Amino acid sequence: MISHIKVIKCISLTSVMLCSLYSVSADADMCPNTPQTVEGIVYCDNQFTLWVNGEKVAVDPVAFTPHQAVKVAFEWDGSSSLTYAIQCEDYASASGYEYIESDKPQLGDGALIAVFNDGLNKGKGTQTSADSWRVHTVTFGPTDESIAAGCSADNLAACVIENRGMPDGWTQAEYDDSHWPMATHFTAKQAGWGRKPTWTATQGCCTLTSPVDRSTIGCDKSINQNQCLSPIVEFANSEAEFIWAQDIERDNRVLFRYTASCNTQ
Ligand SMILES: [Ca+2]
Repeated sequence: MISHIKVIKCISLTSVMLCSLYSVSADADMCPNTPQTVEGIVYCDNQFTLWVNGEKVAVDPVAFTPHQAVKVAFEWDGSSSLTYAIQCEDYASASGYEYIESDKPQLGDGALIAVFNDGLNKGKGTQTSADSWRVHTVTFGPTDESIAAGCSADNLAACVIENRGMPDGWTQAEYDDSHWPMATHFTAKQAGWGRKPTWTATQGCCTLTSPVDRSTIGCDKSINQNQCLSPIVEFANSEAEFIWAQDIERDNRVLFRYTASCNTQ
């Protein structure tokens, strides 16, 4: 149920008092003001690291395939703003291509989709990745210039990657990301769900493959079930959007930031 609270604000201009009356939604993002555990699900094609307010919360244990989602959790005091900072990296060799020792090298595409149940998304229970998140590309390539000079799947030696560097302090809440562009939204069809993971208690996470030659590596027993979830199952009916920097193929190591705040009025 949505209810509204009438708010009166007044400003004094010499002897004249100006007042305005407006409404705020009572189901806006109110702080719970009590410590709690925030849980989330993060899927990055291919590998992510998550920080919240500068603290490292999770590292994706699968660097390439299968394309798995990871359940994450962190403690929140229930009143501070939450700055989510995620590095997501699509696998790429020094040329920008994957499968470079196969007969078909290709440019992989990246994607990030995430939810966190912080309750700070317009009164909804979950925070969802969206094109309102900020994005910064660290590595990009192959560059236009190297493609013009002959870089292709058949001529990887001509390919050049641009590295713009990691901004100092970018995971911290106080980092000013206002100059970062907004993320670009992609459809599930554009981004893709990739190779489906499977997990069993005996084998762990399956099936890992090589980004160099597509060969099967096997399973990883050290990976637990919550780190090897099926993203298409976890994000079924979710409002979370696939996001990335503008170029889903050539933007490669990409940083994302979003700050969720309580309504303190
Ligand atoms: Ca992964």
